[in-house]
Amino acid sequence: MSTVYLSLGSNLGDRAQNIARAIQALGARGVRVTRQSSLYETEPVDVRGCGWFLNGVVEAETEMRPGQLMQTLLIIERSLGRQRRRAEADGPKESRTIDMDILLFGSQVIDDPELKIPHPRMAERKFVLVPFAEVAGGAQHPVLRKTIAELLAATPDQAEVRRWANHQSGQTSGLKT
Ligand code: PH2
Ligand code: MG
Ligand code: MG
Repeated sequence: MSTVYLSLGSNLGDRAQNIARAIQALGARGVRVTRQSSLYETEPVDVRGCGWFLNGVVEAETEMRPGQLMQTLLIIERSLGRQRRRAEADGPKESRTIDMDILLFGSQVIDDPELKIPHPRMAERKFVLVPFAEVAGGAQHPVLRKTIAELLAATPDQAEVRRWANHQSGQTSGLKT
């Protein structure tokens, strides 16, 4: 059994619902979510012309191996309507209903062309580090040998990350016409 940390992001459609569905789908596919951060509304980083994201991080336990977990994330992304080969709906290329990335997989370090763990850009991204620090500020980055809280304190990323007031999601979403 491995403890893993996953990042979730959405900037298309009902963003909170997309993330909630992704978390449900993890459980249904053998990835047991044990902790869940708040959601944050975040300024797009490294991409232009797309809407702001909602981002969060979950801690989970799984018997899968890293490659299997990655395949499972891709299957869930597709099941929630993510299309990788063209812009989704009529939005810009970087818009996505859901993106799920493996941040840490226990203390494993993997550097394959198709799978890199820890996530190569996590230490430069406040939209990852802020929710990650909320669920596991003490978790160790196995390459940088710093905790998530230390990485957050040291990151130069200036992009906006705001805690999201989620009164418009969840229970009330059924009331929308
Ligand atoms: N994901 C990206 C690129 N840029 N910016 C924000 N704020 N949130 C994301 O999840 C994100 C991004 C590539 O996966
Ligand atoms: Mg990503
Ligand atoms: Mg991804």
